[in-house]
Order: sequence, then C-alpha cells, then structure tokens
Amino acid sequence: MTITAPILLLADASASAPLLSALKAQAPELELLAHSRDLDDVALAEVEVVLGWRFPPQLAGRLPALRWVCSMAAGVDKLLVPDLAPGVVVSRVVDPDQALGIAQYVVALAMSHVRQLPLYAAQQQERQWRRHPIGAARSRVAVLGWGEIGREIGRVMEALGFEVSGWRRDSGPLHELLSRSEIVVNALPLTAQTEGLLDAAALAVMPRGAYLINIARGQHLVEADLIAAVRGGHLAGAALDVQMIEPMLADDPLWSVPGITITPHIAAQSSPDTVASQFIAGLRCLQRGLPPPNTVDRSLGY
Ligand code: OXD
Repeated sequence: MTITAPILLLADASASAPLLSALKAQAPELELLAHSRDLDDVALAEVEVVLGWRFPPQLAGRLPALRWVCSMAAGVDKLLVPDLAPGVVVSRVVDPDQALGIAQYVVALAMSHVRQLPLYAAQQQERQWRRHPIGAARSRVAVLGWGEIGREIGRVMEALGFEVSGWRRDSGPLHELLSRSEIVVNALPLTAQTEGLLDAAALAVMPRGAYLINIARGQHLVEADLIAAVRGGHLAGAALDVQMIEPMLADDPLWSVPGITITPHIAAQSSPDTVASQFIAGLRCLQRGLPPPNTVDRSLGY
C-alpha cells in the first residue's frame, strides 16, 4: 500500500505544533493536514491515515478512504467511535518514557499520602511543629490494568517497598483484591466492561482509610460514589489525574473535597519525537503491506 494522500492530524493546538515539527524533521516528504472544522468532504475523502487521540463527533464517518488510525495516546477509547468503519486498523504509540512518567506520578501521590504530606502542609500553614508516629510504608497496592503502564507502576512501587498485586480482566474477582489493598491504582483501558467499575460497591470493599489513584479514565469511576466514600470517612482520599468531564468545570464538586487531589491529565504525555518516529515506522510497515506495531484489538478496546 502506498500512502500519498495527506495524513490527518487530530491533536489539540498545544500538542499540534511540536508534533508537526517532529514529523517534518523526521519525514519532510509527508503531507500533513491539521484538522479544522472547515475541512470539506472533498479534502476528507482523500484521507487514508489519521494520527491523533480522539475523533471529533461524526468525523470518522466522513473518511471513506480511511485505512489506519494511529493513536498518540495510550488509551484508544476516544478513537474507537461507532462511526469508524470496521476494516480500519487501529494501533497506538507505546512510549516507555510515558509509562515511567506515569509511574513517577503514582509514586509522588502515593508517597504524599503514606507520608502524610498534606497534614504537614496544613500544619505549616498554622506554624505548628508537631511530629506524628510514622514507619516505612509497606502498603498493599493493587494495580488495575497490567499492560505496559500498569507493569511499570508495579515495578517502581515494588522497588520502594510496597507489596504490589496486578489485576487484569482474567485475574479473578476484583472485589477480593480491592478488599485487601490499601492503595488502588487504576490503569485500566476504558471499555464497556470497565466503565463504572469503581462504583460504590467497589469502593465499599476497600479497607477503611484506603486511597485511590486514577491515571486511566474518569469514566472508570463513579465520581459521586467516590465523593460520598471520602466525605463519609471510609476512604482517606484519592488522586485523580483524569475526570469524567475534561476540562473540569469550575463548579465540579470534586474540586472541594478534602482528601481529593486533582491534576489536569498530566501524569505523563508521550514525547512528540517518539510519536513521530513510531508513526513513521508504522507507515513504512503499511507501505510494505505489514500491520503497524502495537495494533489494537478493536473488539477488546485495547
Ligand atoms: C492517555 C494519554 O491515553 O495521555 O490518557 O496518553
């Protein structure tokens, strides 16, 4: 297969410029088309390849020549839209530095929790120099999702003395694992099976004082149930790098729950150079009639 048609880039304005320059530096011959609402059906009809992280509504159905979608994000849920034609191959970039960055985020938030840093920050505000008993943390950690990112989180957390159990779809009952985990890290792909998995029942089986870290998708978590579990004192708190609605609205109740830390989906991003080089490698595969690396099983959703 020869790709001569323009490649459609679906990136936010902030990601678009560095990605475009990385792509141009590595493959100046590529014809790149940045998505805009003004693109008409004639221009879209030529597109065979998309590089991006989410389809704007109804766009996929307007790409009749589309053959390959390359996800620059780890999660492909926003690309597996209902109007994506069944034969289109979907793959994703796998950036080892992104997995490490996410693991570092998890460590930072888990450490802040187990070492009680918010308590000392509050004491500092009050100019209180007060010590509380503490030992080295050996908490039991459940990592939900045992792919590249989950395994990297597990590796790093174990090196710090935590006792880590990974969980995936075929691992056995989730609630049994949750019931013996003081820290739960969600790194699952978002699929019909995992949406809403972290609901009132799941949070209730976690031990009293447990802590949740979500670096996957807001849709895994029933946010109102989390708020009730934290406000009611069953959970110590949570760190949410992802939320149901992104960007979060100013009046979202999550902002003001003591114990819940919010970050704006910054746990880690893949580097533009890595995205560009893996995308170009995938394109070369396609041109030789081979599947691109890291192809997604569309029926599983990851
Ligand atoms: C994601 C990403 O999938 O940031 O959330 O890559």
